[in-house]
Amino acid sequence: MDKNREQMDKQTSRGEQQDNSNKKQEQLDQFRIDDTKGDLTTNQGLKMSEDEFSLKAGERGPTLMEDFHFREKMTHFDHERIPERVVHARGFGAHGVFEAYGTAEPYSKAKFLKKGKKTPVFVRFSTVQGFRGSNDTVRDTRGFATKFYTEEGNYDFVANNMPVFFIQDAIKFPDVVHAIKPEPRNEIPQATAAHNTFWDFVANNTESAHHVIWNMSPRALPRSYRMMEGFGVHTFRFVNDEGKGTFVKMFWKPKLGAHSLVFEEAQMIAGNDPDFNRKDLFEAIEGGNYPEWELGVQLIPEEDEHKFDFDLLDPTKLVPEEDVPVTPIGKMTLNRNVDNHFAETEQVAFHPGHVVPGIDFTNDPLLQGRLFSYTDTQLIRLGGPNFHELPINRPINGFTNHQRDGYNRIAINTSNTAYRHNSINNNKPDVASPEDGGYEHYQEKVEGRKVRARSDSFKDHYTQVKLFWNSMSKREKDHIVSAYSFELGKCDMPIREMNIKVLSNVDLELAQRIAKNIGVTPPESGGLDYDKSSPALSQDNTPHMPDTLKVGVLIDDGFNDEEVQRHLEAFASANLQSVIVSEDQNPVKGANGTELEVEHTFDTTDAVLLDALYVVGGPDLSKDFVKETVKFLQKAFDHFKPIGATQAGIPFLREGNMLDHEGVITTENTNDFSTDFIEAMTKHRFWYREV
Ligand code: HDE
Repeated sequence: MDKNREQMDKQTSRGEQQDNSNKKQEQLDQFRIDDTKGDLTTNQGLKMSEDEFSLKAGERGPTLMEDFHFREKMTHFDHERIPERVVHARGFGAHGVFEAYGTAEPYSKAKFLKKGKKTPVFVRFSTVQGFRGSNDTVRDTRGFATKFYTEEGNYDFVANNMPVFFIQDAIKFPDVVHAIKPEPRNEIPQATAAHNTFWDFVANNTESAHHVIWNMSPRALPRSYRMMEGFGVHTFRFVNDEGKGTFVKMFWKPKLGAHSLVFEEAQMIAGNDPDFNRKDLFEAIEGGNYPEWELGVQLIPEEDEHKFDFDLLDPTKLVPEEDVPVTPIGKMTLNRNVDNHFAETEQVAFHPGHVVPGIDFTNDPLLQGRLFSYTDTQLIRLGGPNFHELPINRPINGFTNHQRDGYNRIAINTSNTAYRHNSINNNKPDVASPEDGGYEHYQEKVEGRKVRARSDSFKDHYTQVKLFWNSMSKREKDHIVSAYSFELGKCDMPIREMNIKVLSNVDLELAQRIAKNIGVTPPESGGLDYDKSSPALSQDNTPHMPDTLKVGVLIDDGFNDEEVQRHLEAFASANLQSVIVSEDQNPVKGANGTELEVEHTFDTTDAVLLDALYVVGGPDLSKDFVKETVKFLQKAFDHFKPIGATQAGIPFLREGNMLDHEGVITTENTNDFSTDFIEAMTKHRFWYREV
């Protein structure tokens, strides 16, 4: 039996509170190999005396078949790739810990939700459409999948950063994915929905309208995975100790709030740094800025199932937080990067059907289909039925059953019986009773005829699209209009027209503004008469804080030492990250001799990779410094970012007509530069500087 399991069983039988928070790392330690500690060997452990020259018949002769080392090395290389995920191919993972508040205890008997319980987790963030090598900052939904290594087995919360989905029935998943992926004829375009087949799907499958407006909103361009919400989409079910069920919607809420890039910036970042989001997460964790999310739940008593003006089983609908408040039930902190991207992030296998006692399903037809798809996809992707034995996928409490053999079997099962019921081994392993932690499915009463049909309660495709639109701030609405115009503008005219027709079922202003931009005759009437809004849907209403945002400090020799040092210290104490940028990579020197290491030159970074600029300049700036600073400033200004200037930096802003705008702080317009600059950073962006 696995060491962890043995220890856990002992602790449980003694009734001890277990601290499992490090159990997953201890388990992974058994598989970690430090290749730097030994001589180079073949996979059979044979030391080799030469690794650069294949075995030949003479120095200029043919390579010999006998060269087992060459053959092994090359064969392994030839087989290095596995199929990428059919969706969510590009991802990035990290380890962490989840600590429960105990607030879920009355509703769920899951042990990892008991007060104070710490459970190791592994999270994989992803984009959906693009291939594994595509860009991070494309307009897309993001995956947010979490594996909780609980003492009762793995629980996977496989979420997205949007609360609704394109379709209402899993059988349409291949259709929507085929439509959004690059077109079959030429495999163009990559990682974007801005093409005919996707919008043809949208116009002809109007259930997608709600998810699509989320995708056209800033939510589709997260500034950071650390600043992204996560949503379980489906209504799940909690089950408590008494066997009582409660409907539940689950969310991740980031401590830093939910924030996004602007579209032009995201496009520029794609060229500058395709790894923008993964690097951000990696660097934050390496630097000890551990990202945090609260897990929240909306709890809906079973009696209230039909109290909503939509169906709780419909995955294209959300429950407004203002109607059912979110109760925080625990906190997750990501605190460790992976050691090996392939072994951990690529091989991790999530599945919404990996549940523990206390968590159960509903009849959401999308969820029901997912329960099939995820194992099926791992079979091809990870090469057989033993992927649960890969270190990253192993439950910390081990597994014992009668399943045997298959490709890549690692366990050496020593028992001679692989069947129930057996008498030879006293019927072991035997099932556990629910009281003893055995999983028991919730006994929901179900009856009905076998039909291929959809309930009428799923038929309203527009009200919540309007709810979302009504809930947006002006700048979010502007973003949405531009995004639809950009995407539809790339489609053929009939497809544009069909989509304007769909949008005119939602909101007349929305449809008219887009129609005008894309050369379609704007509709004269239409739109729903529905004015409810849900303020929680606007990212503007999520927390704003300066923590970990990057300030590019554009600086050259001869700066005022005392002043610059004072401001940099103030930035650091607000947990802002100063990135010193200059013309070359030699340290810059202040007038009194202070030296600052240069992290980037104008060539190695760009204003789009920074959240704000602080221009110091210097007394004797070169032409290039001036030219690059002007370019950096223009981009930062256009992308609504805070800008600060002291000393020789101020004339740049005067010349660029940027002074006297909101979010532009100089020592001429404030008495306390760093305080005001940090306050501007807290706001993140200044959307309408003229206001
Ligand atoms: Fe997935 N989805 N999905 N999905 N999904 C996959 O599983 C699928 C859906 C989500 O980082 C695949 O292992 C179907 C909703 C995430 O490894 C596949 C349906 C939500 C990830 C699959 C959905 C998700 C996946 C591809 C409709 C949010 C990445 C590789 C019925 C609640 C997990 C894999 C990771 C991955 C199927 C809809 C989230 C093919 C059939 C809704 C975060 O099995």
